[in-house]
Formats: sequence, structure tokens, C-alpha cells
Amino acid sequence: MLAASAAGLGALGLGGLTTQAHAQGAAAPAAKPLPSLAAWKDPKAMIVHSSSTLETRRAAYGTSVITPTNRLFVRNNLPAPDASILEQRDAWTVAFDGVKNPRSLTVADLKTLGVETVATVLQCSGNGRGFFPSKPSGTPWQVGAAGCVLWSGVPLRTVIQVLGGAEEGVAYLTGTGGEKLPEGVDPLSVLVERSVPLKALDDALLAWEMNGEPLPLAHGGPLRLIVPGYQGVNNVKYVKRVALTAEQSRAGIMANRYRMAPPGTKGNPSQPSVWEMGVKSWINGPLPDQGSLRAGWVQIHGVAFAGTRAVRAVEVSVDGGKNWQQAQLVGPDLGRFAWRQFVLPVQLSAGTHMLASRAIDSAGNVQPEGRVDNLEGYNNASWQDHAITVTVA
Ligand SMILES: Nc1nc2c(c(=O)[nH]1)N[C@H]1C(S)=C(S)[C@@H](COP(=O)(O)O)O[C@H]1N2
Ligand SMILES: [Mo]
Repeated sequence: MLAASAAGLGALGLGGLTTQAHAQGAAAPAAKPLPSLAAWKDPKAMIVHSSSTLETRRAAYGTSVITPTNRLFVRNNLPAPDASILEQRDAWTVAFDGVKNPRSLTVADLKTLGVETVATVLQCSGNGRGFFPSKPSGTPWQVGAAGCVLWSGVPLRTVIQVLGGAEEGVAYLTGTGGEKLPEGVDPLSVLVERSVPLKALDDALLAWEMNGEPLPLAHGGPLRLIVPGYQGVNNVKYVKRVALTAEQSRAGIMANRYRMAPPGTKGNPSQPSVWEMGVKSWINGPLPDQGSLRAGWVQIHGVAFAGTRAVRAVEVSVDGGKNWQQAQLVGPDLGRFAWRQFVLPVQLSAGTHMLASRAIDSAGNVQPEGRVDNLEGYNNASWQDHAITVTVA
């Protein structure tokens, strides 16, 4: 089949077109078995780091916009709640605080208030940690702690309005995870509770569906707080309390961890928290481990996003960053919180080529060449780190 079509293209003067199959997720099967929480994931698409950390293989992103749920990464700081919480999804209760009329609402109540769908990039702030030469502790993610997901639920601002609006003096939106806390430890040291600046309320969603299905337990079902454009940790799963607060949470995950702490220091509340994501892109194909590349045309493709801002352009280099060419952004455009697919057709000659991409956002911010060194390896957007070297026969 392939040979026949290649011959046909040759007759059209397109000889040299690569016949390499862009295998989607056809890399070696995961070495460790999938954990029970995510036993339904596509094993060929995932790298299993641990029972609570699964990464999407770079080759498994494919070339469409939405990341299928069975290929999306998983990251849990605590053991997930028991699966029985999904038996009666509509009965799940969330406490609302910091509003004029504080009260609890069930998912069934929330479903009467509104419905909206938003596409966002969900990315762990540690995505790209594996490229830090300092080898920070934590999962050494490369590019696969990210995905583009469609979330459906009720806009949080609508719920807040129904509850009489914000109390005076609040400055943060604080979400609390519904995990059972281990006994014998300080609850604040393990509690998943995150605060984001109040302006995030404009876009935040309480989601009960993702990619057209009820939220699986691994991704926060029955209900998850989605903060579009903000790093993964702020998107609290199994959300059981939403509060508008004057101060940030005192939980360790907010106060000391997920801070841009200089190497050799300790994280503390005076350092920047991992909130809005920066401008970032990477190439998903061709990849070095996808079989032999033949000289001729290839479609360099990848993804680009910029937190709360739209992507204005993506440039691609085939010579390690010396020269850049503008790539084409391909649709559909699912809004400023989603990632954009980019494509650049190039003719590669025999030899070794370093392929890199760098994105520019709507405010003119350019994806940086280097990373900002920090204790825990957060916020790596370096185009240099994400470059790949392919050999063409
Ligand atoms: N309740 C709760 N929410 C959570 C977490 C968690 O451990 N518990 N992990 C956070 C982190 S660090 C990330 S990167 C994302 C991962 O989302 P996913 O597992 O759906 O991919 O969820 C965030 N929300
Ligand atoms: Mo994360």
C-alpha cells in the first residue's frame, strides 16, 4: 500500500516523500503495568513512572487537537478517593465559602445553574523537569505531562453570583481536594488545597465531564475545578470546597511547594507560585525513535500554547536554532486556553538535523531559549531543551 502510493507520488514529481509511518503510540509497551486507577489507559501510549504518575509518550500525541482521555497523563499527590464516590455522581457535595450566602451544593444543584464547555491545556508545572541537568527531585517528565482537554460544567462565576457574590476583601479563589487524608501526619502537609488570584474566577469552571464523558476518577470525578491557563496543580480534582479567601491556603502544596524557589533554598510563600502558564511549544513529529527517515519532504508538527493568552505564531528551526521559519497554525482553533497544532513542511537532506520550535503569544512574548533554574524543576519552557535530533538516511 505505502510503496504503491509512494510510487504514485513519485510519478507526480514528489519522489523522496518519506514512507515512514507516523506510528501513533506504537513505541514499546510500558515497562511497568498500568495502575488500577488508570488500568483503562492505552498502555502503548503511556510511560508509567509510578502508580500515581503516568506520562503520555511524545509519539502518542498524534496530530489532532484534543488529547484522548485514554492517553492523557495522570498525576496524584495523594491516593485517589475510593471509586465508590462515582456511584452517585450527582450527590457529590461542594461547600462554598467567602460568598454572601455560603452553603453547600450538590452536583445535581450545580447542573441546574448553567453549562459551558472550554478547551484547556492541562499541564503539570513539572512537565519538562526531566531536561533539568540539576536532576530536581520529582517525576522526570519530558513533554508528556500535558494534554488538551474539553471540559464541560458550570462557570464558577455563575455559582458565585447565585450565592450572592463575593464577600468583601477576598483576593483568592481557593479549591480543596476531596481525598481522605492519611492519619498521623499534619493535615496541612498533605492536603491538596490551592489558591489562585481572584481574577481567575472569570474563566474558572466546575467540570463534571471531559472529552464528552463523565469525569473518570483518575481525572477528578465527580467534580473538578478547572482554572483555564493555570498550571495543572491549580485544577483541583474531587473538589469538595470552593472558597473566596483573603489569604492563600496555608497547605504545604500552596505555601512551600510549587514555588519558584532558587536551587539550594527552601520554598516559601514569598516566591512566585506556579500559576499562569508561560508560552511554550514542542515538536511531536518526526521523532528520532519513529523508524528511519528518508531524505525528502517531512511535515514537522507539534503543539503550542500560552496559558491565558492565544498563540500568535510558531517558528521552526531545522538547524538547532540558527535559522527560523514560520510554521502554519492548523485548526480547529478551540480558543486561547487550548493548544494550537502547527505544521511546517520541509525537505530534509541526508544527515543529522536538530529540530526546534518556539512560540510567540498574543502579547509578543517569545518562548525562551533556556529554562529558569529552580529547586523543583518547574515551568520549563526552554525551546532548546525540547529540541530533537533526527537522522535522515
Ligand atoms: N485533588 C487533587 N487535585 C489535583 C492533584 C491531586 O493530587 N489531588 N494533582 C494536581 C496536579 S500536581 C496535576 S499536574 C493535575 C494532574 O491532573 P490529571 O491527573 O487529571 O492529569 O491535577 C492536580 N489536581
Ligand atoms: Mo503537577
